[in-house]
Amino acid sequence: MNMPEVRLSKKKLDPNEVRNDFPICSRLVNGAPLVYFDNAATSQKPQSVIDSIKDFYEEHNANIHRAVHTLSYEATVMYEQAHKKVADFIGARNWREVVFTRNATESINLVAYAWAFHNLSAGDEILITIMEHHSDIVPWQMLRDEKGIVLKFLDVDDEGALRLDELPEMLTERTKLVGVVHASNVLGVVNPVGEIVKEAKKVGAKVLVDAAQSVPHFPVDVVELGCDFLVASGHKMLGPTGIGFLYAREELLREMRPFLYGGDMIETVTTEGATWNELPWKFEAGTPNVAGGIGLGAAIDYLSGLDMNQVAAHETELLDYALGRLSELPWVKLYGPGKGRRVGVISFNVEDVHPHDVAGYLDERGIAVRSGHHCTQPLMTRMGIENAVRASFYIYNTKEEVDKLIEGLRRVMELFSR
Ligand code: 7TS
Repeated sequence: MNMPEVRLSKKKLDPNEVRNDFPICSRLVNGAPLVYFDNAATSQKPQSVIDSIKDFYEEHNANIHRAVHTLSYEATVMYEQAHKKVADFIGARNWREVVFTRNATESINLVAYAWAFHNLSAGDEILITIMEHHSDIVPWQMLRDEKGIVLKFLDVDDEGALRLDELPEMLTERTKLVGVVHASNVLGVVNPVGEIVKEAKKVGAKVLVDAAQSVPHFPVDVVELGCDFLVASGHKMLGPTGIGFLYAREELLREMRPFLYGGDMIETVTTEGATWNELPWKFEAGTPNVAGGIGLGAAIDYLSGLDMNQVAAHETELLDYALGRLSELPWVKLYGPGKGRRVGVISFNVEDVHPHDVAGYLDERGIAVRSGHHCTQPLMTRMGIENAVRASFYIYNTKEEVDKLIEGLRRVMELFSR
């Protein structure tokens, strides 16, 4: 297993120390200490994020960009500050390149409706990969059906690594957009986005990176990647639900039409028409999720305090440990490439036991894993399966918890193979 390349600057992450910051880590589930291995679905929240939301409502609650009173000013500054934190975190040149949305899904829809819908025409091509989350498939299928665009899928090999050898022939003069998931929420594989961007640029295509499973887990820099669009969700990176973001290069945001129309996204309105507000507000119509944005800012403060290189190093250590221990169980089938960079996501099946039964039994022991298709049905079909169990790790997970998973799986095998 190759480790992600990491630069270790700060103190090694101690998950037991981190756990003290997460109230939910002391919960019992079905009488057992919670083992939360469903981080790819959503992460838990540290006290500082919970407090930031409470503090906002207790001390600063007001609408933004509207009033001259003190609370409105404070709320406006805090909400803008949160955009700046996201921008710094992903290496954007300018915080105005960061638009807050509800989640990664909405961010991709924003690109589909506000950019692609007006810039692509019948016969133009969009290339995505077979390992995309449904959120990076279905909006493009809508566009294909509405506008006659051709939607192509880059395949994976039998282990689940992208067929990069096929990329040059899949890209044509008509390819206008390439959509690629940075880290798979099923296989954990980290795709070589930089390389894909280079190939895409040769034909003049824009590149959208789905970073929902990467930004929370290792350092991501949009300028280094060279991408045009990048999306992520706050709730997968310690932030609250209902807040996510879109990064897009400034000139693209300037050229793009608005996505949603109404209050706050305008500069002036007459009975004849309207002009648009400055970036990023042109894309944030109506009263936004102010508390959520501030909570996301607090989540970024927390992650930055740990250092993202240390976050990645901890997860790699845990992943390698878990893969080693799972390989002791010959009746567990693991999915995903055995080599190359991966984040802490492991999908597997237990021989002759339905994934929902595995997950249900583990839950009885307080272990939360996800079972199902993980919103990646085309990938599951390509792998010849319908469902899998998935364990996904984060900063508060420990090797002792992995041991509990292994013990739980041994019991599953005993119980269900009778
Ligand atoms: N892209 C990836 C790679 C994801 O993992 C997810 C969510 C999304 C996009 C969509 O994020 P949303 O916040 O807009 O829903 N993934 C998962 C998952 O694996 N289980 O639940 C949600």
